[in-house]
Amino acid sequence: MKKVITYGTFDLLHKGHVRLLQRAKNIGDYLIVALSTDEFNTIKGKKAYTSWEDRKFVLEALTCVDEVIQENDWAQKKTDILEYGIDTLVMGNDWEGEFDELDTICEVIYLNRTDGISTTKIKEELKQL
Ligand code: C2G
Repeated sequence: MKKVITYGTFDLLHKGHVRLLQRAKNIGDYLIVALSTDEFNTIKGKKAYTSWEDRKFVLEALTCVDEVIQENDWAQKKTDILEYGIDTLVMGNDWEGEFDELDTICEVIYLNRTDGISTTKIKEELKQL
């Protein structure tokens, strides 16, 4: 079984997130999403609209997502990859090159972001309504 992992906040889940997750799943057989906790989002300088529990609930409803774990800090990726027996780390290409050092322990793939959509854009446009 080829295991894939990806990391993110996935707030206000939208087409860009889902396309990333679907493509990540199609790279292997089992997709783990390491979902940024509310506390880690603070470290990331992000404030998610929906709680970790609710973001987890939404992600778990996707057929392409097999497991959701916590992302609590930047440094956990190496231990996650080893602990969960990950074959491939997938991220959107806004992270291009950021995780290349992990290619000694797993394949690292950056997928094109989906243009024209982001949680920030959604929030900003909702304010204009
Ligand atoms: N994404 C995408 N297309 C978009 C928006 C997002 O492909 N239009 C991808 C991002 O590239 C990322 C994933 O969806 O791979 C999740 O995006 P965010 O929730 O914004 O996650 P981010 O804040 O980038 O957190 O340790 C890594 C971080 O936790 C990643």
